[in-house]
Amino acid sequence: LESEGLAALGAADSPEAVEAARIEYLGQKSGRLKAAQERLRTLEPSGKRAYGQRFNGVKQALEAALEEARTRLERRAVAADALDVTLPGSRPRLGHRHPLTQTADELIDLFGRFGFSVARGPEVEDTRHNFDALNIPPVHPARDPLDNFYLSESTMLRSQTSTVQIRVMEAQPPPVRVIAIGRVYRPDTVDATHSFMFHQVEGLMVDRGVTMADLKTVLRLFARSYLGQDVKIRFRPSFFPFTEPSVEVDMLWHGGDRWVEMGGAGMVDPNVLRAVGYDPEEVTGFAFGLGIERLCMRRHGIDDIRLLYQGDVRFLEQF
Ligand code: FA5
Repeated sequence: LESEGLAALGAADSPEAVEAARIEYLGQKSGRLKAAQERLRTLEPSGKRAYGQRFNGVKQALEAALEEARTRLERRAVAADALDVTLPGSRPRLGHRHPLTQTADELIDLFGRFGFSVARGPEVEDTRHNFDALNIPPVHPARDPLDNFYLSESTMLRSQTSTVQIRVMEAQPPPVRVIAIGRVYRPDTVDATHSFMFHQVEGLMVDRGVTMADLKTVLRLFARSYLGQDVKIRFRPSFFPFTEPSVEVDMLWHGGDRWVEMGGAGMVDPNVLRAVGYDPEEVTGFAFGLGIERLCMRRHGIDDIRLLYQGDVRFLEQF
């Protein structure tokens, strides 16, 4: 019994085999050990002692073998689950930086080299920063509820990053040389060059003796650095309530057959300077606001702004 039991338990190779051997040898109801125990009762007292000792020895040996078989299987299961450090690794699938993020980073880098630092403002703005402080009177078509996302009478999703000009000048005395990059919102009809949410880069430089020539130089240098030495841009006279004189800046589109508006710009209106406590007799400044999507599109030859917002990895991975 002992040698057969030890052999069975020693050879058991699965939890099922161990259990079967346990039942056969150590089972409480009809195990072979149990049968041997019952035989003890039928023996003469003289033989009982020796039989009992032998019985206990066999029982302990089988129980130990059972324990060992269980431990052996458990160890093997753990080993099977364990990390095999010799296997070749699987490469994690990395995401990709969105072309607009790349553009924003490049703008920060480029304007940084021209001495502009980065300023920020909130996307949920009050109408004072979006309109009043920018010299846009209470009754002005730019405030039309159909052209803006109002959240209440006095708050809105900002429609332009020019709001940040005001926040910067309110917070610090001149000289100022900052850019602000961020989202703006307008309920425009969506087409190849218009979205209802887009990004602008705002620039503001205020100091003694800043002129329109400085503005045009900075914008030309920027356009050549970001879009290429051969890019053509043009300035058209325009109007913004917060700049005087004002211009619109166009870039010759890739393909070279049409001009697309890149942004608006001008010399900061004296009324705006006065409203933030600057003295227009002492300092002058220029400001510009450019559409980042269009810059990105011109740079990479993208023809439809909507491609930037569809989240198609096959498109995004090309940049
Ligand atoms: C402005 O927003 C002025 N704040 C710009 C400015 C700043 C003028 C500082 C003077 C001084 P405008 O509405 O033209 O201007 O918009 C500027 C640029 O944003 C446009 O030239 C265009 O490149 C981009 N843009 C305007 N609307 C959209 C739109 N719906 N989708 C994508 N880009 C747009």
